[in-house]
Amino acid sequence: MARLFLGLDSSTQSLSAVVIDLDMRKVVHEKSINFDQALPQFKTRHGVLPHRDPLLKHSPPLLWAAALDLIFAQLKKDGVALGKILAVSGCGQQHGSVYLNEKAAAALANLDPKKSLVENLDGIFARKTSPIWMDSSTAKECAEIRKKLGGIKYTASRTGSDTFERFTGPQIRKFYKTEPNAYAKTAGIALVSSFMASLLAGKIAPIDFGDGAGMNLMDIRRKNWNHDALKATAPGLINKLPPLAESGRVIGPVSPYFVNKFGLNPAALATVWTGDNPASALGLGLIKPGAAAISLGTSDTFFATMDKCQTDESGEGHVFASPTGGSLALICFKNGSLAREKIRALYKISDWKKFGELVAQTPPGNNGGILLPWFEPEIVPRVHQPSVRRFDLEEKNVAANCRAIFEAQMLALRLHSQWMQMAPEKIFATGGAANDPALLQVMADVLNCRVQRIEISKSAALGAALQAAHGWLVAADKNPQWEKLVAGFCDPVPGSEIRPDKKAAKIYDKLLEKYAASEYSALHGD
Ligand code: XUL
Repeated sequence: MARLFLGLDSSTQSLSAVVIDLDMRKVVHEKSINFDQALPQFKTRHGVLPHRDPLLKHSPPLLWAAALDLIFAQLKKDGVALGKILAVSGCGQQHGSVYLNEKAAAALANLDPKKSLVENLDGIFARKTSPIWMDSSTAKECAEIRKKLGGIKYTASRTGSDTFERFTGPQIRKFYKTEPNAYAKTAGIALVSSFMASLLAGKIAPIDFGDGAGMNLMDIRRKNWNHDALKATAPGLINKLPPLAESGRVIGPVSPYFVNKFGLNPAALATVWTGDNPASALGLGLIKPGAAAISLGTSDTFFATMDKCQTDESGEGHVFASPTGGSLALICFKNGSLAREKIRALYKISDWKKFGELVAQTPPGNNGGILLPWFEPEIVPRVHQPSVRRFDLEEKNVAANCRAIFEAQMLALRLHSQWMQMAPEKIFATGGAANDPALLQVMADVLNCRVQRIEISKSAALGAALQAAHGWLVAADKNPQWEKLVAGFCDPVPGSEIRPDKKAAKIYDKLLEKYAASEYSALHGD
């Protein structure tokens, strides 16, 4: 009998499902539900409730529950053999929090298949809406918690990150300060990931170490709740948080709700979910410590698995726990393809092929030209006022500016990841711009590392499906090895490997110093 596993990804705008066949080593089904289109009654835009305060970004948790019903109905309609699924896992957009009252546990334990999940969950919330990762309304609470924890360095070394507006702890503190009665009535706080896992398991699910690390509440090394951080956040918080657990650990059989309604096997297992970034790292095949991936998306994200847990004293980067054990470092640069697109528009370059050709026409190191690419406010380094600066680079030189933008992005990535103290053997590149060999050559040369392209359409949901398989194998005492488990699922594109050019790499070693000095002078005055 086929061994099928289901991975779900509850992201900001959609819920996605990936079903894998472990023996055939392939994805057998994929599906996505777009929240705005499929569930217009929740009145979200891009999955978020419109609000006049641009800093406030909330979503209704019932939307995510409704999407869960809908995706199972859709999988059933598509003819997926739901009865053959052995375990379900998932991941959620990180940091978002769901506030449950004292009725939640009983409602979860008694989900009635004759009703929808939305009807079943009526009256279980202590707060109607959930602040999500796009919210930036908690600057004050971040400062308060950071101060109580002894500053940036100490906050980052204890919880894995400095306090960030979107992180759950500052969000909880704001809720406690602004709605103390509702906070007092909150019996349990879940993350998006643990809320969704709770629905599947029919009981309050643990928060996993990967997503728990995005709260400013978990001790990143000991992997337990950090009492100083809890105290700095809100009173009585320990009684409202579920236990922490490894990602993918079996919680129990799936709730009979899903068996009776959609035909899941009563023996199918519900497992602990994780955050979308840890799941995505898994789906991209970052298994062993020292593996790294760069996702060239709207923003550029650098993921790296670390054996030893290093934290960023400057407070720019994050450390989450990796679902495969060890730590996962993550740095997000806001000016990713956003900035590349700005350059393309500025110089009226017809398409990305032409952009790549222009980069290839210019020499590595760009004759010392540097461009600081902060078209939008940047998070790494922290730049509040957008500013684009050129050093020894003529604004009129189109080709040099095309090279300069990507060189700057890769130099910034190298500079701001030094705290990780790791030298990856190979980097997987993914996302739109990874299709361009000229850009990948710059990446390989600046980082002095082999680069391979990887194309996985739903890496987070795939990672979640692999996590479900791992959890099921652990529960069956099969002692699974991650490397064997992922083999065949996350292979890079054959023939896409690019090796660094030794001469170019030397040029970039020198240019890095100039880049760092340019950044310093732009940020702190000449
Ligand atoms: C990570 C973060 C985002 C969300 C997106 O810190 O805030 O990547 O996880 O879903």
